[in-house]
Amino acid sequence: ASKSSSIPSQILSHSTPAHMAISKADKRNKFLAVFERIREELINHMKSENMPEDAVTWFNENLVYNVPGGKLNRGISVVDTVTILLNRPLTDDEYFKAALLGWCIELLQAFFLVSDDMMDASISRRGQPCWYRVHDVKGLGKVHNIAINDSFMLEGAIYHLLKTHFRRESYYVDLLELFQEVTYKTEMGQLVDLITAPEDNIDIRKYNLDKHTFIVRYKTAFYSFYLSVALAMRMCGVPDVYEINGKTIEAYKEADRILIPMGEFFQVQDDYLDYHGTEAEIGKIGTDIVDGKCSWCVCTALTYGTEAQKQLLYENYGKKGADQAAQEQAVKDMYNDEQGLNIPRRYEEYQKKAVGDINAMIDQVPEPEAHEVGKGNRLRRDAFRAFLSKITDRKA
Ligand code: GPP
Ligand code: MG
Ligand code: MG
Ligand code: MG
Repeated sequence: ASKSSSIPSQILSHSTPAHMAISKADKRNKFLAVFERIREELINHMKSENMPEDAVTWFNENLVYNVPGGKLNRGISVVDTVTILLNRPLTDDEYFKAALLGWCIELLQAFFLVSDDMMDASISRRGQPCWYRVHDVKGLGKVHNIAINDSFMLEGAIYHLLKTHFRRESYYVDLLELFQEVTYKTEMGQLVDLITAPEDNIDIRKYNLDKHTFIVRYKTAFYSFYLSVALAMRMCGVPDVYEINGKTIEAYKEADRILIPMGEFFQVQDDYLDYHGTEAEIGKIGTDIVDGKCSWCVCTALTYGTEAQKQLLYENYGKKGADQAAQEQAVKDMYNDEQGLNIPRRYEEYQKKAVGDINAMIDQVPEPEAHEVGKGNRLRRDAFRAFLSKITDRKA
């Protein structure tokens, strides 16, 4: 059923005949089943270290509360990319290894989100209170700083799992390097995100779309897009450099070239939904306007707004205090004004252009010849297309 150039039916479930289709829900459930194994493994390891029972229970809750509740796009994309590169269904062992790498990204994401929510003073995440606000422990009060250590432990689990399952693989060091470098870059991005909007001294006059692009590349794009594909490429043995028809391909640079703009697009969606999405839709309450974040929306407003519109932003954006709800609403009303700034229309236009541009970049990736595809160690356009299709038109 599948030509070498088409995405395997395991991945594009919506376009395959019913008898072959793996529904999105099945795919998610299969991936979630691996999380159960990983959770048990981590808990058993803690027990083997003779940790007290309350500590084991605490860590288990940390894992269950913070790791599996998201869309799982990043994690499932490792499995999908490996399947596309190998161009055939995975063996059980291959599936487990790819899914484990996927869960390591979800652990990284959980580490970032638990701490990001403290730094952003957020209220809710994935339809539940942020972890640092969960006060099921007597006497700790509403905001508990143990969440800082909890986030570290989510990160620590990544390296424990990698060691347990990949230590003997030739690409073990490549995996370690990828996680460490991508984490460091994300932290650099978070630094710029935070000092651009310091809690006590918001100055939106210095915001612009270039500054926004810089921040989101670092704080989001590396770990949300590049990491999934690069891990899958390492697992499949894609070398740093190879040739197609005499042309030298630097495979990881090529992946970076496409996935970083894809990550920018994704964070613009996140910024837009922060103000435009409801809590029911996005599972969190947006804080960007009150926090005074250098969001795509405010950068767009500052770029295209009139003097009066900018003045309204200076007076109402990034303000905490008695009037904050009214000030936030004034900014939202101005964003929504169909006769004025009309951020929803500008966002539609941005999305169309971004998807077109990214597809054009994907079309430039040199495809391996048919006989090379089966080896699995060559980059393929479908890997990028499958990832892009996951985020196009997203509402959450
Ligand atoms: C998303 O920013 C960026 C991250 C979650 C990376 C955090 C990095 C750390 C090193 C902690 P965001 O604040 O816009 O995300 P959200 O809207 O989901 O809170
Ligand atoms: Mg943040
Ligand atoms: Mg945040
Ligand atoms: Mg956000």
